[in-house]
Amino acid sequence: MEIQNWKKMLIPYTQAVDELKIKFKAIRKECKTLDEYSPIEFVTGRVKNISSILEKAKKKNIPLSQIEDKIEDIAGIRIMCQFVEDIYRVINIVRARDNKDMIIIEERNYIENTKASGYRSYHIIIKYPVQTAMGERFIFAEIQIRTLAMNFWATIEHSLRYKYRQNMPHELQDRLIKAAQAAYLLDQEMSAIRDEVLRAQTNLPEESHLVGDILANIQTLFKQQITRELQATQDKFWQLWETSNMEELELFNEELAAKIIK
Ligand code: 0O2
Ligand code: 0O2
Repeated sequence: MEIQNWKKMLIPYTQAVDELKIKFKAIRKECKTLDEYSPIEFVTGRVKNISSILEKAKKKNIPLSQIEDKIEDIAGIRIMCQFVEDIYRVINIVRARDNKDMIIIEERNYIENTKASGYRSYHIIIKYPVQTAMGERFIFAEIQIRTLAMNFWATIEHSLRYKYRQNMPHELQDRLIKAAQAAYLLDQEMSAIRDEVLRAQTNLPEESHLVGDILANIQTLFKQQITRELQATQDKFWQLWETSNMEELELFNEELAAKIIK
């Protein structure tokens, strides 16, 4: 990489992040439409900023010329799930696309192999084809798949790690490890009541659909009834009009006026 061209270098990474976000958001939408339940809760994505790229290169002794070959998370998307079980469903969705619109290079299971910091997540490193003005290019991208609890912990730990760099106080480190254990227990508890939660979440839209349907039907019936009544009123009017009986017509008009709600 020529450092003066870093903005240009990042263009395909931005494109990859945008495309991947659209693709995984589409899966969420499709699942919601078909199933009313999606293993994907929400998707975020980012291109690593240049200062983090340079810092990572320095930390890992990567020469500038090899940054694109050695740093695998310049493009990164994050998929958040409600339950640990959902993570494995998302992993299968990604695996099913291997050698189609992406190539899986490596999977890192930090859920089974929790990092010393307490970090848990499932990482899939892919090669993603980007269509550039100069033709197709394969670039690395990292897909992180985690639960909401894992994400909560990682987001907070990340900001503290960033603030303290290498000098995080031991007490804080211990507390973060305890918090990671609490997040782990939360995931376990949520998995234990997963069926109950899923029923509640899928019944909710059903119930609101039902109420919507009932109200729409009442409205239709109401309109139909009015139409039927109007037809009967019109028939009666023509009948009275043919007889030219003014008294009856007046009576009829009084009846009509009485029906009008003022
Ligand atoms: P929706 O369905 O309206 O929520 P973007 O470029 O805006 O599409 P970007 O830049 O990645 O996406 O934005 P960001 O802020 O990273 O968040 C991406 C999506 O994740 C946004 O939804 C957020 O609403 C959603 N999100 C972020 N944090 C949370 C969270 O804690 N809980 C939930 N449920 N959603 C969250 P969209 O894309 O605007 O769509
Ligand atoms: P950012 O700011 O998240 O983009 P490493 O050598 O561990 O730094 P490596 O070998 O490239 O990195 O791969 P790894 O460990 O599979 O993935 C690195 C990314 O995972 C990190 O990106 C984080 O997003 C996340 N991650 C890994 N370990 C931790 C951790 O202990 N705490 C938190 N909060 N996140 C972690 P970066 O490069 O840190 O950048």
